[in-house]
This record gives sequence, C-alpha cells and structure tokens, in this order.
Amino acid sequence: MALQVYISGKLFDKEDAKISVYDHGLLYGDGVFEGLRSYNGKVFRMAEHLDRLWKSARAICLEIPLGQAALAQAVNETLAANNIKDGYVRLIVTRGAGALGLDPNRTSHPQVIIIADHISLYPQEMYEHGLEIITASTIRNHPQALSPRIKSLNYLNNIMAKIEGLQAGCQEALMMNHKGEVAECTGDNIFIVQRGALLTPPLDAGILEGITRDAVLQLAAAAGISTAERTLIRHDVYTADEVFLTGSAAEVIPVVKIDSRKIGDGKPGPITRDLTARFHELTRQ
Ligand code: PXG
Repeated sequence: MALQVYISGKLFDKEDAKISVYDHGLLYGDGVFEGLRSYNGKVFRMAEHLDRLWKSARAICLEIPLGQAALAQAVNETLAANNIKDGYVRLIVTRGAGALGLDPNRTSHPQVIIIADHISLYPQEMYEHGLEIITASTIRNHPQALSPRIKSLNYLNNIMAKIEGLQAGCQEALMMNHKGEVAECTGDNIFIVQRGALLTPPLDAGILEGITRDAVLQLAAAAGISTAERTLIRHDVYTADEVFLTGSAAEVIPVVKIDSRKIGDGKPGPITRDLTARFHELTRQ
C-alpha cells in the first residue's frame, strides 16, 4: 500500500497528497513545522513538540485549526496507518491558500499536514567515527529580524549555510549569530565538552530551543555531569575536548573536525559516547 499522508483531516496516497499552489506556505514560506521521532510505536516528547509548534504559530499569528489533543491523535493515527513504529514525523501547518500578496488575512483554511516516514540524515559510519563540519559565513537570522525560536517554513537562512557546508564537503555547518558568537548548526544544536563540563549556547544566542538539546541537558545533569548554557565563541569550539550535535533527526552525533581542525584527539570522546548511550536508553526503553 502507498504511504499515507494526512492533510487536514483525511489520509491520501503519497502521490495524491497535494495542496494548492496558492498556499502561502509555498508562496511565502508562511507556516510552521515540527520534526518528531517515533521510537517503538511512541512519539518522543510529543507534548514538547506540540507546545513548540503552538508557540511558533502564535509568534506568526497563525491559528492552528484543531487542538493539541486532536493533533496528537492525528499524528498517532498517521503513524498507525503506515504501520510505522520507528520513524519520523513531519508536522506542517501552512497559512492556507489565498490571494496573491503577502497579506495573511487574505487566506483561509490553514492546512495541517502530517507525513510519517523514515529519515536518515547521516550514514551510520559518521555516528561511529564522527562528523566533519565547517563554520559557515552565513550568520543565523538576527533575532529581531526573524526569531530562530520560530520553526518556520522559511529555512533559507539554514539552507544557505548548509550549501556552504556541502560545497566544502561537509554534511553540517556551524552558524554564528549576529554578535559573532556560536549559535547552532543548520538543523542541530551544538554542545562542547570543556574540562569535563558540558556547555551549550543559551537561547539568547538566537537558536532553536531544541527538544533533543533539553533531553541531553537533563540526561547529563542526572548523570552528574556539570552542565551550563554559556555564550561560546569559535575559539571555544576549536579548543574543546569534545563536540557533538543534537536534533530529532540526527539524535546525538559526534563532531571530530571543524574547519579542518581536529577536535580533541580526533575521535568521539567519552562524554559524547556516554550521553549517546544514555539517549538511546531513554528513547528506546
Ligand atoms: N536547530 C535547528 C535550526 C533545527 O531546525 C534543531 C536545532 C534541533 O531541534 P530538536 O527539537 O529536533 O532537537 C533543529 C531541528 C529535518 C529535520 O528534516 C530538522 C530538524 C529536526 C528534525 C528534522 O531536516 N531540525
């Protein structure tokens, strides 16, 4: 059977899952989304993802046309319809179809889309041996232009940095903020280990409040590892003992080289490996 995609209350075969070319999600990137993971038939931190989706929508004055409980049920039903136990869910809310022109008031019917599928961002080999990344010259969106806290359908800022990474032969790129501080990667948050302490940029560095980031901070604290949200500069990353990235799609992935510089001894470090194991235990329990 073809993959089933949910659009505003109905399931469609993948080939027939279509929305209007007048949808402002397409015309202007006017909409919000979430990327969730399901492990063993259960969506990881569903409530947190829905909460963030609602906050993103609130930030762009978009009213989601159903409640959180109904959307959670639709997510579970879409996973079940596709018989997916371990997979990836892309949740999208667009502004809906309307007249040409930016005016969001000239649209009607926001579209709610749920894709349940599989995602593999990086080859397994990179989880074992670590990722090589670069720092992008494209800075993260200025928070006063478009808050990086909003997971909007306009990801060009991140895509520009991703292109820089790919052109340099890297799968990810580290983005600085408008103050020259470390922000995050194009689709992942960043952590460093410095003298046994786990450090990650604070939200006011202009980053997405990652749900995996929160989970890893909690796991580290519970494991007795000292943690802090601290402003970091490129120097801190270059001289870190360990670096890793977190995201719903990527989970926890070690970084062993940045801008061709070896991090630590060039191998995934002990705290990274320990937290990866703890994250696997948490998600696959
Ligand atoms: N920063 C940015 C800019 C992101 O887009 C994260 C950090 C990590 O957040 P979570 O909550 O996932 O820990 C993200 C999330 C995809 C994909 O399809 C992207 C993300 C998540 C899932 C899938 O490329 N980005």
